[in-house]
Amino acid sequence: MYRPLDVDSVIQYVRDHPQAGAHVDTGGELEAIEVGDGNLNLVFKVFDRTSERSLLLKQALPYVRAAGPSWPMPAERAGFEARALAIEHRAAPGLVPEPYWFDEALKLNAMENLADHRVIRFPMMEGKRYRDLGQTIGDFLARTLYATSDFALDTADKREIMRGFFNVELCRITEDLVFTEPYLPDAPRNRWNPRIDADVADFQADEELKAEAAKLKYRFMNATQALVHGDLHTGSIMANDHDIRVIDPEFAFFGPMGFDIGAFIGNLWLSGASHEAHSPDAEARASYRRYLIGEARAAWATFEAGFRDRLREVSSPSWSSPAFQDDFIASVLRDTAGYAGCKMLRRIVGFAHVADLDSIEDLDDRARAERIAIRIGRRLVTEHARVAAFDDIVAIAADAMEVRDA
Ligand code: SR1
Ligand code: MG
Repeated sequence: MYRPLDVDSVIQYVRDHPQAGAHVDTGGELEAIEVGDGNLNLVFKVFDRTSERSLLLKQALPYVRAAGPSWPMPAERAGFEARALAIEHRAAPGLVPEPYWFDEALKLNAMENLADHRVIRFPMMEGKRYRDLGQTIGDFLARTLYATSDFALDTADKREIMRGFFNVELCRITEDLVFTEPYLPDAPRNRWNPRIDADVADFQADEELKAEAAKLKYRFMNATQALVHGDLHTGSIMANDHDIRVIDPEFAFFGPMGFDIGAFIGNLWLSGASHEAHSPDAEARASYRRYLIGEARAAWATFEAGFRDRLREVSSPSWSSPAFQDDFIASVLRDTAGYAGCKMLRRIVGFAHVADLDSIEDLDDRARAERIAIRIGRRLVTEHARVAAFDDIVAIAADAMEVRDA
């Protein structure tokens, strides 16, 4: 029967589960810590002190952790994560944690503990550079998005997989928090830095912006192109100096491919904007922003090359037309721009913010960084349908971040 675990009961849980024996000595000296820093779940690391081996157990709570029991959220979301992680692991082995088992009753996923990896958002606030970040994420995207698309799958197979991804409640969160509430002046869950009141009022009155955001929302709800991760921000990526993994696919559903790519790119630009305060030295700031632009370019280039490569072996002759393929990639690029913009704006005005910006203590400093992010986000949303090359996306970000010769 479902019950939320704690650092004591999780140890007993591990001792009682023979599957855990492949990863720790279930009769040995075990120690557990809870490390969940996201908005939704409990996350336990269980260490075997004798062998130094470990595993990670992620348990869904029946409510939004960041809000408490007043915002109920079905714990069934753990099943979406289990199914998505299994598919991602098959399509992109080594780029996600290895899944061990799913406990349906406890809504718990057991998986590889990435022991010396860190969520990259926080080191990036200190200017950390990860080698091959963009290339790795581009590779992950090409592999997972292609493998679950109509280009790789027979129609019956794709529809069978889709049956497991009616992720209603988590899609509703995205529809509300990303596409709807940030554009409403009186949405009760919205919050923002009072120093940007005028900027927020201005964008909430922008009819063109709201119309483009609505188009992107409609596409999010209706374009069942592939199994998307659904929440691919820099808090969903863990890395050490030589290994990068994508975590947390609980928001997975069949949606537009550009939603994932845009989430990653938008979060790179949020990081770049936040360095307005995190890197007071102008040279260091420009240099870090150039690094981010390089990784964004690498992500798109790797995704496009990997996807085009795979398109050589499409499941139906309908998809072999070079003109069709060019048109499809161009549409993913436009979506990437639009979703990057939406994902930026929601982190400044909506319910769930990002540490990159919220960690800037001085509200005036934070406002300067937020205005840069708003400028990028607004242009990406309003201009996304006119984006014809990835350099158009870079130009919008580089202009607002005042990076010359990007
Ligand atoms: C109520 S959940 C808020 C946000 O956290 C997740 O990371 C998603 O981005 C979601 O929108
Ligand atoms: Mg998450």
